[in-house]
Amino acid sequence: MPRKIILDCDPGHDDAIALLLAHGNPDIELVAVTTVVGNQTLEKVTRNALSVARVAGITGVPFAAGCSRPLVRAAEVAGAIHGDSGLDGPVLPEPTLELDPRHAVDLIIDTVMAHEPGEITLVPTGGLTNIAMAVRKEPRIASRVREVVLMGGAYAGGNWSATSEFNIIIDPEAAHIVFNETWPLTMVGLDLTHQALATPEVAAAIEAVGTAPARFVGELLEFFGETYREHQGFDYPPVHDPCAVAYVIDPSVMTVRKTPLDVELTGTLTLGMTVADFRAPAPSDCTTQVATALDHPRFWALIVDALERIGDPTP
Ligand SMILES: [Ca+2]
Repeated sequence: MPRKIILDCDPGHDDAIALLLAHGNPDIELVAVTTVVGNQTLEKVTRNALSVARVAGITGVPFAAGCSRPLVRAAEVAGAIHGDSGLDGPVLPEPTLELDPRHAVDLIIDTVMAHEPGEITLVPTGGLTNIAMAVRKEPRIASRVREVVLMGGAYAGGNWSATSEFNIIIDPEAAHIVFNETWPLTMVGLDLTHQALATPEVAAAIEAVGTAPARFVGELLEFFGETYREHQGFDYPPVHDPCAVAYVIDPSVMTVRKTPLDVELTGTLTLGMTVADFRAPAPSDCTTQVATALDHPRFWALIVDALERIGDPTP
């Protein structure tokens, strides 16, 4: 049985690749896609999600737009990394899918409540505003969700401040809600995703697929690689978001460690830090774990496999 996921995202170069992986992998059933302000404005990331849906040939999956600003703070976008559109690099096709009329928060709630307990996995790859709002509006989703596997956070150093990762620091209050819920939560943070580098070998393997979606990914990686070189000092770009999807497909693609996790809300230097307590073995009632080590070849093999399966969808 494929695992049913809701992808809550802010495309975003790596979100786009996460969407392609979720669509192309046979062990995942994408049941809904929701968008949230983050890498760019809500309007831009929503349009990007629909453009990627067209590139990937995704039909019959509801896409809904969510929160246009964080719970407490002003919106902060990442134009330096993702460009003015949020998905600079390739030509973005005009969307053909229509947005679901519901707010993303309601689509998340409706989808979780319409499925059996334990059926739906939430995969957030943006700020956690929609997920926090959903569980506050309908607390019963906390016990019905199978697990939350999110891209965000870092236990050993951030990318948007010295200690904090972008998805968490843009809405730390929302992250605090999500990390402190009763659902099992896996944090696929920078500690893991900085190992998911799109090396020249990876780029060559993607190019060799030879389809329009593979060329689209190649162009995304080219732009993302340039901004990561310029602004973050990376030789090759770390492709964060598909790591969370890969964990749902095959947890053995990475090493995880059970550990208490919480989100700093009051630190003067450490706002939005995801604090992991590694001092002792985690208590038996610990619901959180962090990803620590990636099997790089197997991760990228999943991406290439998904692109091969997607092939060349009819535009
Ligand atoms: Ca993202």
